[in-house]
Amino acid sequence: MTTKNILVTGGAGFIGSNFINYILLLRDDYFIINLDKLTYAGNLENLKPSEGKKNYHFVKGDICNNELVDYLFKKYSIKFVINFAAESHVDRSILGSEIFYRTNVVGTNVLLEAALRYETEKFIQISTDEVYGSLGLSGSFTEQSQLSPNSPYSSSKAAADLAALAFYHTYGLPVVITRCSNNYGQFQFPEKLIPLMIINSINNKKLPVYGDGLNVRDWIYVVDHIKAAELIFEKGRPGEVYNIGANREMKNIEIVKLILNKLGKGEELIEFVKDRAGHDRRYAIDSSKIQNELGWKPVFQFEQAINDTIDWYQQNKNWWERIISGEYKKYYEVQYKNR
Ligand code: NAD
Ligand code: TDX
Repeated sequence: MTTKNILVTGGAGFIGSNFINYILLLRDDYFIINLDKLTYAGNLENLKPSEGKKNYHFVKGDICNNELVDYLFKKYSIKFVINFAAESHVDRSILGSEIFYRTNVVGTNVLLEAALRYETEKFIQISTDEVYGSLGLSGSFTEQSQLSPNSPYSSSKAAADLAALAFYHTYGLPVVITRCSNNYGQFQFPEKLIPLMIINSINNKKLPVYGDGLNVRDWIYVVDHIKAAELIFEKGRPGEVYNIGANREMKNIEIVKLILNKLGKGEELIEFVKDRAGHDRRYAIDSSKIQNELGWKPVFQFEQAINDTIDWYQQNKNWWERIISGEYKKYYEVQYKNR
């Protein structure tokens, strides 16, 4: 059995930790080095199931740190990279964009340069459907859709995609890009729509719905996303982009009402607040390429998976109570006061 030494970045965040825990349950032919800066969004508690495994190693550090990244490639003979690390929240990018361009663009470039020096065999850049911008009432994003990012967050992700593709075209670095729609599931940081609304409902706090609540997002359970990422890591063709989505468009207000209903709370908790600046109206993803080419399809039903997610937040108050009592409190005040 040949072992693949994989540098996974951002593995202490929501999707990265789900990915590592899932992958290490199934595979002992992967050795994962998890490089994570442990920003406000990184949480080693998410990785308890993987702690102590002989094919898992955690390193606290920044993907922008050239020397550290070089050292890790050399020390662990890294031949594979999966880059989840990012500043990931649109609202925070509106409050201040600098760290978004630093981590998402400069950090990705540091990884690409190291991957080139050490002849990496595959580099997966985890991107997002937000790079395509916003849709009208109909249609969906394909891999051919124009890049038209609207927020500092999405523009930084689009820049990283273009850098990664440039390394493929210029140097032949075997880069593959994934563009997934909105994820939900366990360990998602409370700033994002679904956990925020679940936690506020449990705490009988107001649910701040931006604008008219009719913006549409296309939801996918995180486990469907990480299985797609695994498949793309194994079989995706270098130089290609793969959209990932589960065909589950929902208006924000529908999600909020569903959460209230499931938790037995009343709609008087809903508060329509000032809209997000530059708020993208609608996302919808066409994932026929990964389905036809690699044989992936989403397997989780939204109704079941959202119920499981709400249950998880109800049963894991310790996890989120610690988070919302810290730095998050200050963020919440700045973001939501006077809205
Ligand atoms: P997250 O914010 O929960 O986690 C990000 C992780 O990256 C954290 O552990 C953080 O500590 C780490 N990190 C941040 N800056 C770093 C740096 N400079 N060096 C090393 N580590 C750093 O994000 P997430 O929701 O898990 O998203 C993961 C990836 O998936 C991101 O690239 C995001 O753009 C992409 N994505 C997310 C979604 C979604 O719905 N959440 C959808 C599509 C794509
Ligand atoms: O308090 C809120 N009220 C509200 O109405 C929050 C936090 C959000 N919203 C709305 C804004 C969006 O229309 O809910 C929708 C979803 O918002 P977010 O959870 O912030 O997600 P989004 O902006 O769509 O971006 C997410 O999906 C794509 C992730 O955060 C990104 O990392 C990913 O790339």
